[in-house]
Amino acid sequence: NIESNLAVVVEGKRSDDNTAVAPRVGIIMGSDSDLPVMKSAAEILEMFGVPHEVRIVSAHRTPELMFSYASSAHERGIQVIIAGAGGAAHLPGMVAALTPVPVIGVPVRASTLDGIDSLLSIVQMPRGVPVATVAVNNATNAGLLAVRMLGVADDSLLSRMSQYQEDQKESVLNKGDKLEK
Ligand code: RP5
Repeated sequence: NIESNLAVVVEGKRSDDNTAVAPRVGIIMGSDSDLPVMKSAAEILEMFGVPHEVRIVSAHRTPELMFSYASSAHERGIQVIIAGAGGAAHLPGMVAALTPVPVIGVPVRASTLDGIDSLLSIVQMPRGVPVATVAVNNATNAGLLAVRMLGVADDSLLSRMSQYQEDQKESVLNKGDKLEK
């Protein structure tokens, strides 16, 4: 059974009474070596209280698993997929080809070429198969973009996003005030 081969790093969040909550966002990555970068996306979703799952799914090393994960994600209630990969980073594009839900790609900087290889692999998608690509290693923005996507049909998330923006603005203005003193 291919599902039992999923390397689950973090399960979907649990509610207060410890019953499993269906994840709304799937965070996947090509290797556990991507986790130090990709965990920032999970931290953002945690902060906004969005149920999510984190899994290792490789386009090259586990292609059958990638197919199974991507083609069934929407049936499990996944509304956005964040996919991170480095080097020949085919994961986000292949997943986008297999799912109807939005895919956000995170180019992970590998040990060579400074992440340019990952960036170009992910951003240069052909017409018809979109991947929303964030900056190299910027999994934080992938998390924030997922929250904004969900916020379109979730007023509570939308207002939390507005509050986040307000807090960010205040923090920048406060730093400016301190410099002037
Ligand atoms: C990609 O190859 C992964 O996304 C990772 O960024 C890169 C290197 O993987 P490891 O060799 O560290 O497992 O598939």
